[in-house]
Amino acid sequence: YLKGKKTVGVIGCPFSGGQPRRGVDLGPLRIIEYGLLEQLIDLGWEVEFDGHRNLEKLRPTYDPDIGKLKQPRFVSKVCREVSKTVESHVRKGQLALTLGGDHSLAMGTVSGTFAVHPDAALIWVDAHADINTPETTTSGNIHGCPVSFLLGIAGKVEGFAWLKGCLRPEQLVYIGLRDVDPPEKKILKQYGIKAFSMHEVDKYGIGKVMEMALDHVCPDRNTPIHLSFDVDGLDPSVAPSTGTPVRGGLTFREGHYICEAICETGCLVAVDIMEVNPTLQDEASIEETVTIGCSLVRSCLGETLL
Ligand code: NNH
Ligand code: MN
Ligand code: MN
Ligand code: MN
Repeated sequence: YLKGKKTVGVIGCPFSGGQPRRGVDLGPLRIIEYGLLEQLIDLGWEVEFDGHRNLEKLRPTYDPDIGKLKQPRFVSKVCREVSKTVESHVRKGQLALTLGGDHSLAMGTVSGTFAVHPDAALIWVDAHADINTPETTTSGNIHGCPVSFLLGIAGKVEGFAWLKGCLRPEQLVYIGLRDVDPPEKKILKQYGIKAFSMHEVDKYGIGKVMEMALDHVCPDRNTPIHLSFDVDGLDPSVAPSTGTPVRGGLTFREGHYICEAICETGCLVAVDIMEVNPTLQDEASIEETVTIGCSLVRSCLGETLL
């Protein structure tokens, strides 16, 4: 699906409006400062850097809650812009790499990819399912809801009319889940959504899990893949600087293996690296988290061990 010389379009999204903790908006800047773009050039990629988007300009002056949802208009406007940007890169045959920012941004990134490839697969790596609806969310934080909007099961919410359900349940697979709210479990069952929680990762090993996950969403290894990677899917011992760490997560190698296995299919068209918060924990933890954000991207883009 990537046309011509392999080019990656990099979209920096300094955004924290989908959850309450400041600092996650500084993630993209830190990842770029760490040298990601140079690393990708060294891997043989042409890099088109969109810069750090000025998303603050989209903040409405008045944005009261809608039901339980917090900052709904801000999140919607930002995701709408991100969607167009991702779509334009994917349409040009570039691999779209979005650096978050909080995971509500995935409403933008995934809808952008699916505008070009409606039959694409979505692989969601996360400790959380992010499939709460405006009805089921208890936090009101929209980063816990993007998948319900993408599936079109969120109901009508003012400002979100642009976001048509673009994802069918069978196009989605989860890896790494371990903190799923009871109503989310119900939704996963109701729609028959394939999910490999940490229990399955322990039981089968990550190699078998990736084979099963790809067999589900990309059976002929010929379906475009969007990978949305929330770094809290990793264990907090390897990615501590994130807003909602949950113990018992993916190891360093399991996280990279996921990226390598997806890269190997040759089907990857878009990647999100989300929820790196370089203001949480001590400087060593921040460096570790930023470093792993970069190395996950490199694994997605073809860095091999040998
Ligand atoms: N399920 C919770 C909620 O909806 C937590 C979501 N938090 C995340 N998701 N970090 O990735 O608020
Ligand atoms: Mn561009
Ligand atoms: Mn998430
Ligand atoms: Mn998460």
